[in-house]
Amino acid sequence: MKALLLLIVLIAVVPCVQGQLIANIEGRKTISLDGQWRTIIDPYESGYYDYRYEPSTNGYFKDAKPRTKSDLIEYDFDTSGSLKVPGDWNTQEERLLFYEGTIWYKKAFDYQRKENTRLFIYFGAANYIADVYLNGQKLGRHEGGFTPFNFEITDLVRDANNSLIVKVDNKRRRDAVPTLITDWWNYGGLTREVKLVETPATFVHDYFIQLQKGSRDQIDGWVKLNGTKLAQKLAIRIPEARISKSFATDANGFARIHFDASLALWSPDNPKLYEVAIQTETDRVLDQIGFRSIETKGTEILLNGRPIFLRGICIHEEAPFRGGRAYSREDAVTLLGWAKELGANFVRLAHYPHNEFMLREADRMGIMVWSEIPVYWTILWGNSSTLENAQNQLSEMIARDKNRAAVIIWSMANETPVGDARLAFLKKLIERARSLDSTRMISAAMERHYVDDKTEMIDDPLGEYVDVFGCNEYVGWYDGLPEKADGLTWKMKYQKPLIMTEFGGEAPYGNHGDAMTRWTEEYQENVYQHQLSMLKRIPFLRGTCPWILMDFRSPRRPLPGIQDFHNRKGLISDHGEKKKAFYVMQKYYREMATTSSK
Ligand code: GCB
Repeated sequence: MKALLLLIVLIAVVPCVQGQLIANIEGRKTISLDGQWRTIIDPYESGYYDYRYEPSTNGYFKDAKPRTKSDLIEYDFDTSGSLKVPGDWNTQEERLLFYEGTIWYKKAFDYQRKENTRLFIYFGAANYIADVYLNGQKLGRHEGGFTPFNFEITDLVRDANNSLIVKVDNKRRRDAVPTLITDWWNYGGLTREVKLVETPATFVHDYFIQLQKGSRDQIDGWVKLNGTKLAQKLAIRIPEARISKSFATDANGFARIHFDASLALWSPDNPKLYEVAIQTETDRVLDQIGFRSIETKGTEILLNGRPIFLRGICIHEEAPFRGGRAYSREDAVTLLGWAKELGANFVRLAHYPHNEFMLREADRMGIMVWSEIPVYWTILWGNSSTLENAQNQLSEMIARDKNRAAVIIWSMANETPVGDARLAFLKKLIERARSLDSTRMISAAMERHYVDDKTEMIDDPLGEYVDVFGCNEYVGWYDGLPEKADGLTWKMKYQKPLIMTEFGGEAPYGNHGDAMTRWTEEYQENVYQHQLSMLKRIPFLRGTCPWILMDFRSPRRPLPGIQDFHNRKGLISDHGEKKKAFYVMQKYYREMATTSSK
């Protein structure tokens, strides 16, 4: 019976639903394919469909060249334009600013094949659908704009002149995740790094090495191999802590790991990362891993057993200074550096999984992270393929970041309307998240409603299933004037911690006036002042995450001279200028840091 139970537990945690993502690309030998890629803009998808709208067998992925002077071929990658990878296409050429559709990318590369080495092509992200071809053959399709994916190309790669072609399509769809409307720019393209990844013939495909839920001295997890020699000896080493533990993988290449470890715990005050080596007979992977516990107790959030207040800030994946999608370590360092300067110990990475640099830097800088998938506003709750898609994006987010100590919350959704179909959908996502990772807290940014004109009530039925309640409110901006906050009382149906996951108002940097004039820095500052005095009165509040660190581009924000297609709720402008509200928040966080636990 015991054995059967163990088997059931193992089946539940085996990463079979996580696809084929190779864990920890940073720890592997890689060859970058970043740089200029040849591109063909294809709004009618002529390179994909024939004139009967059937998938063509002779599309652009063939990368054909005329062989005789009479041959008719109507495209040529090698004399077409080019775009930089990584990078969204919208901000690289003016004519592409509003473009939504297909662009074909081509990269030619040489590769020296090596004995006993497998080769994969890895994409950090492609928004939104990517069809990938190598030397005329289709490797596969990936849907979802913010998570990584890879394909094995060991048997297809040639020594010279490989033709790697990717069709990227960012057309919005009602049944997609996200759906047709979002308050952010639908940046298309190969927005993150592309790499060739080399592995041994049998390699460490994935692993989960974290403290067991509720423990501060027991490591619990698993390692999964991929290849032909699946049963192997395995060692987990943490040299700095003089830990070296031996295990063995089974016939499926799977090993459960569990051991005692007395380690310095990761926290914002001491973001300690250990070098962890995962050593098998055929492979060795190094990762930098932090260890901490995170849990809730009543309305408290406990980090390493101690109550903590999350001094947060929301961030979009928007590049500081140059605009467009952020994609580099420097972008991450700038954005998270500003968050630190604000006094934050927590960031909400809205509204989709951000690039991996953000998570790696958060780990190093000691900033806790809320990570979410783009289940945003109103999607097709009753549609099974929409659910599968959301589950897949969730699984890929967890697959990539499950070993980052910084991540303390997986969030399922943002501002979704209460209803049965939505509840069923989100419960499935929560089940999936918990089956893949039982150690993090689960949340969602939800809404509230008035029970009378002075009382805000938080009672979304989804609250039953989450660990922490996230709530967005715009008192003083969409909801009355700033003073309205003074007379409000907040009530919550659940005995759980609350994070105010959004509040704020818009002001372009440098636009001045009095505190009642919309769009001025003074009005924005006024919103924050009244918000803070209201927030301080909420007894079960355990975190605040104003909207948002930096102004970002949005098609919903056309007001000329003020917005110019930007959401101006940033505490900092897109050129890095700090607005008055930044200092209101900074002062509050400095006080919080000295009066409450860090
Ligand atoms: C929200 C959304 C966020 C928007 C923000 C706004 O509630 O969650 O995506 O950008 O409000 O500025 O209206």
